[in-house]
Amino acid sequence: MKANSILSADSIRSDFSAAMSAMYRDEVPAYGTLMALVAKVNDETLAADPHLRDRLEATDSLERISEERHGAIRLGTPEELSMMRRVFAVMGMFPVGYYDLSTAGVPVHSTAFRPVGAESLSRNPFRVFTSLLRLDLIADEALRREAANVLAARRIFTDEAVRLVEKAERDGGLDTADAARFVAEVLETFRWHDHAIVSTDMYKRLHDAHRLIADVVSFKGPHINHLTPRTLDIDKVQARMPQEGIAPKAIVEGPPTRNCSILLRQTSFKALEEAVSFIGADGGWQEGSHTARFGEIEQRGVALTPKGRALYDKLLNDTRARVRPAADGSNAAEYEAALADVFKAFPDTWDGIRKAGLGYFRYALTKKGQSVTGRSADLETAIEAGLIQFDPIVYEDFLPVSAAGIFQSNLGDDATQDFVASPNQVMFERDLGATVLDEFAHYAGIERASLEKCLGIVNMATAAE
Ligand code: OOG
Ligand code: NI
Repeated sequence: MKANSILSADSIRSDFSAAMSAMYRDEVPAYGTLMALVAKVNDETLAADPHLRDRLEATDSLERISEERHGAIRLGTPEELSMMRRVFAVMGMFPVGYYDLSTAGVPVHSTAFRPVGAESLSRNPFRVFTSLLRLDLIADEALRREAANVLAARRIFTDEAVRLVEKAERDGGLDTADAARFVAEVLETFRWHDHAIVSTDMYKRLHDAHRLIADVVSFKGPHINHLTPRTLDIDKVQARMPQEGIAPKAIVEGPPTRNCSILLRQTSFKALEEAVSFIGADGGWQEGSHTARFGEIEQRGVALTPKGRALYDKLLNDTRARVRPAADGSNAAEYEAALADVFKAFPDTWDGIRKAGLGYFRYALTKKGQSVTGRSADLETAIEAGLIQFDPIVYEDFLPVSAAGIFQSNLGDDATQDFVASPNQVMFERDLGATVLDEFAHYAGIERASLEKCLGIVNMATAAE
């Protein structure tokens, strides 16, 4: 195959993200309503703050934000996970980070498949939070075996999808026609199925063990369970959801409202109860229902260093020790007030965050810096002299406590269950067939590379300390 006939992985990811969004809008109309609301609020937010547009252009383009979304799936077996890794690789998406959700009462561990380089992210940052069910955390051994048997028998990828992945691996990519086929075939894996592959009785038993187990084991494939657009003002979207006929979850997960956004804030609307047919005792179909699919929105801020993340985790814990948010929303205002109060301890200017070593920033020479000849003694002097500027690096990943809150609000308010915390990244990576990228090392690398470009005018020996 000629090299120039290969379509870029970024293009395939863009096409796939658009196809997935169209499919989900058809299947879950409330997602379309939410998309429209987010677009409206983003426009209003930009119109109200003339500087915001420039600031956004400096960090990540506006074009990117309106196209931006993430989704989530839950897989059943190591084979499914490793094949999914190969599928995503064709789209330029790689596993970043390890998330242990067992601590939060959800029997899964996860990674996020996403583009990694700056250019790929700006082209289309589509991500998929991908969880693997941990049957090892289920106490009932007989049920565990039964579930494993059902999972072993299903095939979540079409033959054609597998063939195209193998072809892409062999040829270093896909041409335009194959890429279009690949997108259509892989979309099948994410589709909703209204006919289960288990009986009503088995569904009940799986559901009693944990709702999430029923969601993974009962179906032909790992239906996409939500798609999340990115908003510039999550508080506004949350407040307006009810007017659009959408009931939001009780609280926004993550940090409070701030001048300088950090990490990630997320909220969702509750999962819908949908009609599903189960295998009946007589071999026919039996009517029932299943609750899994929902909608979510998110607002992204600066990526934090390990020191910043430790402070974030501590402040979140302190808040929750003061007010534990009730699932029914009855103490939401109290929780928000406590969150805002406790987070006063986290600096809220970009320079404050940077100087305290809490966040990652991208450095660049200013116009003045580009024309200067002498060397500044150190980075801070060069910044003060207006020779070097810095912009926050956007957080591209997820937060385990938030993810657990999202899982829980969609598993029913009674779903809290205790598992012994048992992170097992080694097992996860073995099942995945690859190691996951360390997110902190990755952000640090971006920061370092940007600093190196400023080396000409700064004595880095002092700057890098
Ligand atoms: C995934 C929940 C996590 C997020 O945005 O934190 C997530 C799931 O419910 O499968 O998507
Ligand atoms: Ni999500």
